[in-house]
This record gives sequence, structure tokens and C-alpha cells, in this order.
Amino acid sequence: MCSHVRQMARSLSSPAASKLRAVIMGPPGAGKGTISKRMVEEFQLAHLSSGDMLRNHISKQTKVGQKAKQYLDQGKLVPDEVMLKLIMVELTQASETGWLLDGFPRTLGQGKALAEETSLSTIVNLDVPFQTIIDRVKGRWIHLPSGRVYNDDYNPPKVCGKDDITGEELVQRADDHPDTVLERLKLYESQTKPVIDFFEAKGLVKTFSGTESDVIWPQVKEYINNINFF
Ligand code: G5P
Ligand code: MG
Repeated sequence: MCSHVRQMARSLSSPAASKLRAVIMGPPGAGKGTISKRMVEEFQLAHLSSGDMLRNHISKQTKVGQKAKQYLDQGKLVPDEVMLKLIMVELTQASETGWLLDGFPRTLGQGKALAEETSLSTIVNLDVPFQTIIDRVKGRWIHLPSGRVYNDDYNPPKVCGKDDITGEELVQRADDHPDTVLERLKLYESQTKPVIDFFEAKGLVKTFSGTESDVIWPQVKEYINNINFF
């Protein structure tokens, strides 16, 4: 069977395809982008990554990008009003399909606004030890236009320093400097953990603990396949 027919057959047969409205959460470097890539392929979802959106705005030097750059460079959170505008536009555009939000919400203000705007199917929460994260992000490389993520040890590109699909240059993220990663992990504890508590009280959070994405992914896949989300 050619690949698009196979994908369509899977889409029609999988109960979880199409209208899933999910969020993936977890500390910086936990593997949200890595697991998201597999989820969007498996369940045909639009991938709405707040970090990828911001990095694209910065690289195109848009107004949003100019406002956001200083925050990303220092590992700080971009103000809620900027994030809410950016994400709500994307959510409206994706309203006809299923979607996966990656990196949003990150503050209680963002979480409450999202809960008011939409009815979520689930929150996949990745629980990965901080020391594992600190070791991982040292070797991360990204393809800026697409958000594709590589790692020197875990999933190196086929050609060193080049994106597998386009052959374009890979870059390291400015906020992957060890000091900035520590700042991001602290902000996660103080600002983002309360968001998980907020949604946990609504019974929406499913936590996956571990140190390897390849072990976590089959568990996430099975969970999504078995939830009722309509
Ligand atoms: P981002 O871009 O949302 P973070 O900080 O949430 O950034 P990040 O760093 O993108 O999260 P991730 O997506 O959770 O991490 O992890 P990943 O990229 O998949 O994996 C990390 C590395 O580990 C990769 O190299 C991967 O290949 C490797 N890896 C994965 N699994 C394994 C494994 O099993 N083993 C090994 N060895 N390696 C593995 O946000 C960036 C900034 O944007 C702003 C903030 O300034 C933020 O700091 N921002 C917001 N500000 C305010 N509100 C929001 N909602 C914002 N969203 C973004
Ligand atoms: Mg990411």
C-alpha cells in the first residue's frame, strides 16, 4: 500500500484520529518536541509549538519576534498577553482538525485562558529527571524553519550539521547554554508546575515518568488510543 493510502486507512480506523485537542507538558528538554512529532504523525494532528512559533518570528524579525527575543535569550517567559494573542489565532485556524499544543500553557494565566476558550481532551505530562535533561540538551541541534530536533547521541542527523529532509544547516538554540537551561528549569518549577496542578484538579492530566522517549512513546500511544475524547 502506498504511504498516503496507508495513512488515510489508519486515520479512518483509529478512533483517536481527527478531533483530539491535546496539550503536551513537561520541563524544558523533557522530550515534548520528540514525542509530539510521533503523536502528530500517528494521530494526524496539527502541531502547535509555541517555542517553534516564537523562534520563527525571531528569525523573520517580526514585531512579535522583536518583543520575544530578549526573553528567549535569557530563558525567561514571554509575557502572557503576547503568548495569548499568538496561540489563540493558531487555535482558531486549527479548529477544524485535531491539534497538539506543545509549550503552551506555561503560566496559570495562560492555563485559565485556554480552559475558558476550549474543551481539552487531555494533557500528556512528561516527567523526566532534571539531571537527564541537563545532559541531553548539550547535544541538541534544530532545523529552525521546521522545528525538527536532533541530538548528537540520541538521534543524530544523517549528515553531520544538516537537516535530513532539506539538507539545510542545523543550529544550536541560544537558550541551551547550561546557565540558561537552569534558569528555564527554575521557571518551570515556579510558573508551570501550578498549571499542571490546575488541570490535574480537572482530571485532565496523565503523567508519564521515565528517562527515555522510546520507552515513554508506546505508553503515550496506547493511552491516546484508549481515551474517549468527544
Ligand atoms: P520551548 O521551545 O517550548 P521548552 O523549554 O519547553 O522550549 P524544549 O527545550 O523545546 O522545551 P522539549 O521539546 O521538551 O524541550 O525536548 P526535545 O527537544 O524533544 O528534546 C530535548 C533534546 O533531547 C533533543 O536534542 C532530543 O533529540 C533529545 N532527546 C529526546 N528524547 C531523548 C532520549 O530518550 N534520550 C536522549 N539521549 N535524548 C533524547 O520554549 C522556548 C522558550 O520560548 C518561550 C520561553 O522563553 C521558553 O524558554 N516560550 C514561552 N514563553 C511564555 N509562555 C509560553 N507558553 C512559551 N512558550 C515558549
Ligand atoms: Mg520543544
